[in-house]
Amino acid sequence: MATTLSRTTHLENKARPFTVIVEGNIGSGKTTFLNYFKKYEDLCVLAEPIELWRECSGHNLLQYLYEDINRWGFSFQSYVMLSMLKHHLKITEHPIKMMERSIFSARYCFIEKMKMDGLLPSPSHAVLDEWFKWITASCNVSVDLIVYLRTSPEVVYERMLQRNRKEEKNVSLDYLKQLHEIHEDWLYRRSIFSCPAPVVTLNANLDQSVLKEEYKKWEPCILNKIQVS
Ligand code: D5M
Repeated sequence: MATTLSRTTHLENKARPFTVIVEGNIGSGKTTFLNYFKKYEDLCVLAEPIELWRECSGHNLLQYLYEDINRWGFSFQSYVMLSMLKHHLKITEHPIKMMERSIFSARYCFIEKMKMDGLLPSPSHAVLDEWFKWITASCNVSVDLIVYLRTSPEVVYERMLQRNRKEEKNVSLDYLKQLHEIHEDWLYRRSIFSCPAPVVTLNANLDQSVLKEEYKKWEPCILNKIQVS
């Protein structure tokens, strides 16, 4: 059964939709989370544009990235930023927009990690950073809520092996551990960068059946019925 929120109010005010970004490590269950919320009519759900990354004028940038990160890292991240920007700016009549990842996690987690690992030359990093700073200062990419699907690297490693995405066959547990730490620094310990919105943290290690209870618990915040400070 679909639940209706205040669509007319949103349209009358012509306001930016209440924007929720769903963040977490590879395999943390973002897609399952998004699928759960699709039943709400007043929600516009934007999945991560991975198909665009796999098919950029005939080029599978995701595959190139994992095959040769030094060579393709900059192209990949440029395209991620563009595709994420399009999602942030996408106009919708729905009062709530839910996005899988964001321009913020691209910059703060993935681009930052590539820089830390010496996989992104300093000039390439500088160009991406200039784009990011210009976009966040000049475009309305504001976010109202961050849902952090917090997992342990071992759990997501198993899930990643099970889903068996061909581009990810060489992704190591070590890489997932490092990506986990950078998400933790940003969203949990809050020791790097700033959070663009309040964060709700879910234990996404839990089994699917139990996890639904977690989703339900946080539903009022996610559907903008209760404010999170
Ligand atoms: O899977 C999405 C896939 O895309 C996963 O292999 C990580 C990768 N990804 C997503 N965004 C980035 C950026 N910005 N840099 C490098 N790799 C990225 P998922 O299950 O949605 O996490």
